[in-house]
Amino acid sequence: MIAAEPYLKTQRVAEALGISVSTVKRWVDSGMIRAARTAGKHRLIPYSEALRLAREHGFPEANLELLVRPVAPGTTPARPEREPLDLLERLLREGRGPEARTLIHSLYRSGWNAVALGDDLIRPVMQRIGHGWMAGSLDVYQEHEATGIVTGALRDLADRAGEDRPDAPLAIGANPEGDPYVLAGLLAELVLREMGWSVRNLGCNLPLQSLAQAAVRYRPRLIYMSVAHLKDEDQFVREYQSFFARAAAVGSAVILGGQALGPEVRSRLVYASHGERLAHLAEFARRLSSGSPEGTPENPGVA
Ligand code: B12
Repeated sequence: MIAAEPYLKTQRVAEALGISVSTVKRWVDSGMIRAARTAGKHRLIPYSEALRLAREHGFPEANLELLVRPVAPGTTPARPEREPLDLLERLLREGRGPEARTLIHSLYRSGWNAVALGDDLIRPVMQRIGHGWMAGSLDVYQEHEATGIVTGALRDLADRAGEDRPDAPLAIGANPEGDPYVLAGLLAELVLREMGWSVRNLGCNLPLQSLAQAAVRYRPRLIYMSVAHLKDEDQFVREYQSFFARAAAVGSAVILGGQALGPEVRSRLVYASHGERLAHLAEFARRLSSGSPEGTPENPGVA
């Protein structure tokens, strides 16, 4: 059941867009902004209407985070719960790309870092999209469209994360052959770029033999692998072992993650670290760049 769209008071919209309440009221009265009226004739503005306004007018002072929940003066905002998730799910289900992008970008601008975007917004919202597909309330094309919209928004953020500094530690990453998933890899790239790493995101569906070639050529400090779908587990384990031997030989620390890497298949692999969340990747990268011993291949198990 999709949550009903939140309606906002003119005060809240004015604050979030950085404009005066009287301007908001005037725009409602002129019909420029769609709104409802309470019994007491107060103007109430649909959330997505505020988003549309922000996108179409690009308000420099906008802080759309304020639309999500009231912030009592002087208090540091706790991480908001459902509202951004409900809204992003709605926008993705309806294929409303520009608004979804504005929402993701404005949450990022207002303090949701890459770990929060990945672990607390995009993962749960895409789970809902997956449930919708499984339950038949969503068609495959909508799942593809949703992924495309989120991929575009994240690619933008990763590209804006600035040039790779020549002295920055290097990370490379990919999803293995037969695995078409891109979002977790893109989020991992954004997490590491935010932390000052230079990153070569080699994308999805990459044969591990080729990832090993890249490791030998670039000698990265860190290799991240996301595995969301395993076509043939035994073949993967075989190819992984020869990949890992070559990665270890050039001193790269390998961190694994992804929905398809359950404890059984992991018990057949050697790696420096494994994580269920991007928060684990961030912690591992922090230790590695601070040079703490856990980063070395022969010292596995920093979960
Ligand atoms: C989008 C999607 C697709 C898209 C992928 C598009 C693309 N280019 O990315 C497409 C359409 C290709 C697809 C295909 C399939 N899909 Co699909 N897909 C999904 C969906 C909706 C979202 C996955 C996603 O990207 N999530 C966003 C990312 C960010 O979240 P995440 O993967 O969970 O990653 C988090 C953590 O795992 C972790 N993490 C991930 N990687 C790493 C790496 C490191 C180093 C670390 C530390 C952490 C980490 O951090 C992330 C953030 O918290 C999921 C639903 C779901 N529940 O996730 C179904 C889902 C995964 N798919 C499913 C299935 C069954 C399939 C198909 C087999 C369907 C079919 N019959 O063809 C195929 C298989 C692939 C293929 N061969 O084509 C099932 C899997 C069930 C199962 N357990 O096996 C799911 C769960 C849907 C469902 N509810 O049933 N899918």
